Amino acid sequence: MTVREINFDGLIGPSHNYAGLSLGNLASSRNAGAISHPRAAALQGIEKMRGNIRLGLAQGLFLPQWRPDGSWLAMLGTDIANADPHIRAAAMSASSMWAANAATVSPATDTADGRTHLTVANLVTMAHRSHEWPQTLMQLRLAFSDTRAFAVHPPIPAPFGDEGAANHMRLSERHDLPGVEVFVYGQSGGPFPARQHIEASKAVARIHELDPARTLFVQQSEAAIAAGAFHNDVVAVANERVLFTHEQAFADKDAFYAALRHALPGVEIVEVPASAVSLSDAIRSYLFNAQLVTLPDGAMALILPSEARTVPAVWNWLEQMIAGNGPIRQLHPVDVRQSMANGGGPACLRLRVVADPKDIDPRFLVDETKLDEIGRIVEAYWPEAIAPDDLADTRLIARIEQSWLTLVDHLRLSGDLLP
Ligand code: SUG
Repeated sequence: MTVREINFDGLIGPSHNYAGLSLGNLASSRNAGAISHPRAAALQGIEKMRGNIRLGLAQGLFLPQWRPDGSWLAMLGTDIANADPHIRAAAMSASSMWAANAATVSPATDTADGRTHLTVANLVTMAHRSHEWPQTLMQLRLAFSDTRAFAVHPPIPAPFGDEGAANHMRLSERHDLPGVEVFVYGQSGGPFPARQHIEASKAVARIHELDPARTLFVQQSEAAIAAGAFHNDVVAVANERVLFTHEQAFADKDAFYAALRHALPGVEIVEVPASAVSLSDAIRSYLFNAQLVTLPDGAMALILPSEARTVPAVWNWLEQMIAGNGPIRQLHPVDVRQSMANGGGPACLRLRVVADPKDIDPRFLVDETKLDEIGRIVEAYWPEAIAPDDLADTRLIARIEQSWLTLVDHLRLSGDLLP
């Protein structure tokens, strides 16, 4: 059995647009009304996956969702032609691309029954994301259908907001060894909503049958949420024994670091001080929304947004870090600008699952050849550009539907995923 970390990226869907739907997500608000480029967006995401495969990492894929979400509109007593503009935009949202919000994952080594547990996130805080979970759950139940290896759970009930792995960090000496699971929740975010509620985090930990001695609940700082860190993964990321974090990410960092050192004595905390990189620069550059990964030779690398290069304080700090003797040895900037403009960096686009790839439905795993094929479908079908006013255009909607049907058919998933 070869247990390893697999990154499942959300393929950016044909309805990708900038409707400004996420209060507290500064990029989403700043770009409200801008023209999006779904084809370029999806190709950027594919290139990121390809780059990671070339680094020797295992790669999986989640499909975009069927849009417009007519079932959700029907529950609201309307349809795409008659919906109010903000409801229409929510029904057209491509936000399921940010797979870090798909689910929370606890690998088999951490759970009492020795299976990998996944709980689909309810995403109830934002209307446009609150209707993602049924189609996400459908995909999780297909990809992880082997019940000897996996347990896939329905969402935590509303009103307890759960945003999945974006507020969950797992630290361990090695991916395949028992880990410490850290659930980060918000209590207050100044003018912005705290999207991850402690009640949901605690429920997920119970449902996943985690060992309470190796499970921490940590409050995100109000300052971080108020500065635009609407998820913890905008200010901190962990991989194996390393926590890479901004100094102001947590409400009580001393208590958190002490508890973490107690639970995992070998932990290495790489803290970026506010004096070197302000919270605002961290959020502007999305420095922490990087994939922190272990390469096949054991070295760690950061797959980070190319924006990190454009903020001098951030890039200077990173260059100094690499010149030193720390655990993070390589930097790999990637261009995911279309996603970034809606507040989603490299880490938002992926869900990490530590498992044996053999236990996973191969339709959800990708290599370069499969990415080439998907890329060709994207080139041929995905709309080139969408302005928010286009969202009611019946020709655009027909094209989005055709894009999805072609992809799902190609991946031999139409029998299982047709709406
Ligand atoms: O939920 N943006 C997403 C970005 C999610 C990023 N995920 C992580 N940090 N893990 C969100 O705020 C914007 C959609 C719009 O405005 O059209 C949006 O949903």
